[in-house]
Amino acid sequence: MKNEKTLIVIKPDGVQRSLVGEIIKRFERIGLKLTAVKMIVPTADFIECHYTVDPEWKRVTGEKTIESYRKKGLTPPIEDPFKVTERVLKNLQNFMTSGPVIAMVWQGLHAVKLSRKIVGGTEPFSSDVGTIRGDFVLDSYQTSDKDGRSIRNLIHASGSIEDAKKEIALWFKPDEIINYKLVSEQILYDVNLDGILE
Ligand code: IDP
Ligand code: MG
Repeated sequence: MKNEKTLIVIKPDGVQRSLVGEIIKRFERIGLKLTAVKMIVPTADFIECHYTVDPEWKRVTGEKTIESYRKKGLTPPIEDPFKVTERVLKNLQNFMTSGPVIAMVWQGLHAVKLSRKIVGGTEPFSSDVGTIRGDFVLDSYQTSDKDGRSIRNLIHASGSIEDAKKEIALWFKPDEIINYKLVSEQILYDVNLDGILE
C-alpha cells in the first residue's frame, strides 16, 4: 500500500499565484514521495481525455453541481446532469489550457485519499480551513457560475486508485516515473527501527 500513486496537477491559477512551492510542501510534509514532475500547457482534447478517464465523471459531476444549487435553496439552471457537465467541461477546457500546469505523481501509503484530504472540497469557499483549497483561494460556485467560468481551485487530485492509474498513464510515460527510496521512509514505514541509536 505504500506504493500507492496519485496524480496531482497544479492548475494554471496555482502557477500564476506562485503557489507551486506551497503546494508541493503540503505533499512533502505529510510524507508522500514525489516520483514524477513536469510542466506542460495542455490542449483542450487532452483535458477532455483527462476528465473522462472515469466513465462516471460526467454524471457524478452534473449531479454534484445540481445538488449544490439545491443545498443553497436555488433552482439549478439545467436539470440534466450530463448537460450541466458539458458546460463544466467547456469551461474547464478554457481554464486548463490558459497557461502552464505542473503535473506530478506522488507515492505513499493512502496516497489517493490522503491527497484528496489535503486538497479539500471542490469549492474553495466551502472547503475546510487547513486544506490547500481552503487556505489559498476564495472562489465560490456562485461567482464562477455567474461569470460562466470554471471554479478556480488551484489543483487536481485523482479521485480513486483506479482513476489515478488511468490519469498517470495519460500524463506520463512509464520511464518518466522514478523508482527510488527516501531515507525518511524508514521512520514512516519500517517495523524494525534498530540502527537509529548509536
Ligand atoms: P474535483 O476537482 O474536486 O475532483 P470534479 O467534480 O472532478 O472536482 O470537477 C473537476 C473540476 O471541474 C473542478 O476541480 C472544478 O475546477 C471544475 N468544476 C466542477 N464542477 C463545477 C461547477 O459546478 N462549476 C464550476 N466549475 C466546476
Ligand atoms: Mg474529480
